[in-house]
Amino acid sequence: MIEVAAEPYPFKLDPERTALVVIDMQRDFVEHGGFGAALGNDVTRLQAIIPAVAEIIALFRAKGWPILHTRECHRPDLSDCPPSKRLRGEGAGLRIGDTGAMGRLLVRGEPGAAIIPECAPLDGEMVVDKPGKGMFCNTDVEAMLHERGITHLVFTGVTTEVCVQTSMREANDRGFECLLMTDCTESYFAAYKAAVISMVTAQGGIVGWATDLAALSSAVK
Ligand code: TIU
Repeated sequence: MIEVAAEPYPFKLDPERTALVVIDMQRDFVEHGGFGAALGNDVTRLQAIIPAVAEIIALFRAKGWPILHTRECHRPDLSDCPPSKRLRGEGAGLRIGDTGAMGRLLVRGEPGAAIIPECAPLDGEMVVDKPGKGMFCNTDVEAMLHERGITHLVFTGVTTEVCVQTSMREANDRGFECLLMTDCTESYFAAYKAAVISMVTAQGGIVGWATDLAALSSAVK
């Protein structure tokens, strides 16, 4: 076991059983003209973490440790997008499935649904399209992780309080040991990111641990 300095106490990382999870680093959330922008958000906040996410991906690749990339997106016929999700946001701009500057918003195969080049998966890495906020909902993620013997997950990506937190909570309930990387995740709302970090680590790590890239890098060197 490798001990990583973390909140609320050191995280014991099993180098044989740990995967990096990169949540939804897609053009639709990070770039102008996508789904995140259509909701009225300042996407430049998310762009700030791109170098850190690229760095942790490189670290896991150098170690030969597994990486799971997720994309939030739907089938072109939207059969996996419940009306409650598609129609959410009275008065908002474009909706899921509508055509924007990067193709149809949050639809599989469209330019906006692609992972940004800086974080693009390599052949052999796990890539999962998920129709929900959480990565276990209506996906094969649980089977994929169990098949590889993975018990520990290191969480990165966007946005902290929506898809990252939901996925981390789902993983925690399924028995995975979860570590949130504070400088490799971002929200459109600074206060929500800070709240997630405190709420997951409170009560003795009720949902898991949190640390930063410097602490992880020095521990695994
Ligand atoms: N809106 C928002 O903050 N996030 C999402 O809709 N999806 C993800 O977090 N990926």
